Amino acid sequence: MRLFQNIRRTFPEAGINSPSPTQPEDPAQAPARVPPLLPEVRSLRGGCSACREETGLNFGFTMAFQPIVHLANRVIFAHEALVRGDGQEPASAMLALVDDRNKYAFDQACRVRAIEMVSVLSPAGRPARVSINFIPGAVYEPKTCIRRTLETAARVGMPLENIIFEVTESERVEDREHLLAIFREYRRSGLRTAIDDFGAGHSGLNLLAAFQPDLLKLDMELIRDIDQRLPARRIVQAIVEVCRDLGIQVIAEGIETGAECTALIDLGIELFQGYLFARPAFESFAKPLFPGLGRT
Ligand SMILES: [Ca+2]
Repeated sequence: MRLFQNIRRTFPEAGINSPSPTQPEDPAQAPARVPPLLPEVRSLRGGCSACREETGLNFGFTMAFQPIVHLANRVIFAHEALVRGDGQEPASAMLALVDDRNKYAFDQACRVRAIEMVSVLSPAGRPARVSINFIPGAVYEPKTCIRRTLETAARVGMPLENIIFEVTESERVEDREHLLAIFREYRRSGLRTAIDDFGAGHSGLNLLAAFQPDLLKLDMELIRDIDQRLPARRIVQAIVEVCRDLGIQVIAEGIETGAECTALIDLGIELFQGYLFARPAFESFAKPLFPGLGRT
């Protein structure tokens, strides 16, 4: 409780979150929330109008969290933080409010909010891992822009190795060096890194050849019906092999069926995210299901 009080007292930024296209939550089907909408989490929303002026944001926001599970161990590996409106508006509605003038403040506030909320939602003394999406274009200088993240982690007692930054490679070639500089600085600081949406559009082999993150998230389009698509399985098999050689953990995201999951287990994948386990939970941690996975 003292932690909550400290967070409330020191909580400046208008909170926000991540630009992820991950699946939206469905309240009708969402698994039980653990714990249900803590008042301490509510208190992290929005911030006062003065704080909003300070951060350059003129809107409030909050987060939903979707677990990434280690299936064999039946444990939660991390929670991906996903931006939402205070009224549960989807990430797309919030991102529509972001422009060149406020993207830096938005990105910074998202990080701070994600770390603070995970700290509040975690069991006492056992902070969960959090995976935060970030906008490379909102980072003007990697070292400077990471400072508030490090300060926030220190303030709430979050170990830096519990913080993962995931990013989709920008389509603009000139951003590559900037993104690499960010990744390297984050790693140097003790944070973990992930390439998101690997296999989709611009998140590709060139980035992987230039930088080897801690984690690689396979795009959900590659995953969909993979049990019925031999070419997709062969491609994922090769990616898993490359990642094993490079010391990178692979996460399969967007898992919806047991058959997809079984096919991916057979390919050596251990970390999963998707509706099969849990939908994003608004301002709380979802309790994932670990369904029996038949070979249908
Ligand atoms: Ca993501």
